[in-house]
Amino acid sequence: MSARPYRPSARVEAALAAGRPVVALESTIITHGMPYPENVETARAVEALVREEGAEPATIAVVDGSLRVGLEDREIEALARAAGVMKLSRADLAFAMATGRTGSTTVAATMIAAALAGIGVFATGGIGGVHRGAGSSFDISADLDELASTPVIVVSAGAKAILDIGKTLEVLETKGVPVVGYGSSDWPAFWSRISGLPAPLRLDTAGEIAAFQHMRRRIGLGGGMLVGNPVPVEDEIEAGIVELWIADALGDADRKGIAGKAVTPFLLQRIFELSEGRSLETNIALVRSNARLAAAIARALAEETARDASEDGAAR
Ligand code: PSU
Ligand code: MN
Repeated sequence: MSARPYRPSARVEAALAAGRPVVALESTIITHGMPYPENVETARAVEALVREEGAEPATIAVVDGSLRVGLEDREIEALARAAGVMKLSRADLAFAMATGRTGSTTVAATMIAAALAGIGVFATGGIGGVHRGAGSSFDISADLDELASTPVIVVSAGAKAILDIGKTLEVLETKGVPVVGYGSSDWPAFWSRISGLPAPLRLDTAGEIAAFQHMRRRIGLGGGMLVGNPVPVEDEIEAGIVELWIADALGDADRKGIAGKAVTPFLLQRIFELSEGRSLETNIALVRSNARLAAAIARALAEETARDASEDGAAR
């Protein structure tokens, strides 16, 4: 039976078998995106929110080589406290599995696992993208390629403002990834509601987002979709203030020679310090808001699937 290369939790397995809505959640935000104990508190709060909204949460990670789709509460706690956890993307997800390591999944790796398990929507904070200075560093997140090839809707608050948002949108356009502003014609910038760039597409309801992805499947388009859900107004930090912290953090990263996978976690930690915790409060608020929207999209996707099944039945 267990030829599957991943292990769903009992709850996730039951939900998927019954066609009930499921929302995937990443774990790099737990291990590399937030300090303890806020990381575990947020992970728990987000799972509870998804359940309140009528969907089953599936937090994804590799634990001792096992690709887990849905973690138990004590496993989330252990991951949140652990040091030296690998940060896994497309390149090293299978490495951790083959060598029995423990690793958290980035947006890219979480999408791969979600698609394997048959989960169509995933909530995160911000995706990785084209870093500022990518012209010389070549630092472009594998998240962008994953969005192009793996059929999962990713609900975010945009690309993190530490990135070059304009170049990130250009790459997504080149790769044919739909980029949808939720209820907004402005593309958001993670901690702020407005990046100064327009959202390439706009939809105002979860049902429309599900119908859009469904139509992409019907015409044979693979790949995912990026939804940008602006952080709630009351939690937003004005872009001008964030920009000052980012400039400082980037200068520090440069002086210390931070490169590769370490860049994003370093910048988030530095901005947390420079903002005296304010960036973290906003990060938590936007993840919660994204989880709520992802649950609504999961419900709409489940309805689409049920409708398809009954139409197929009627056609026969
Ligand atoms: N969003 C957050 N905090 C994070 C991340 C996203 O609020 O830590 C993680 C995601 O897992 C994303 C990763 O996929 O950062 C991007 O890393 P990189 O730039 O190295 O590809
Ligand atoms: Mn990178």
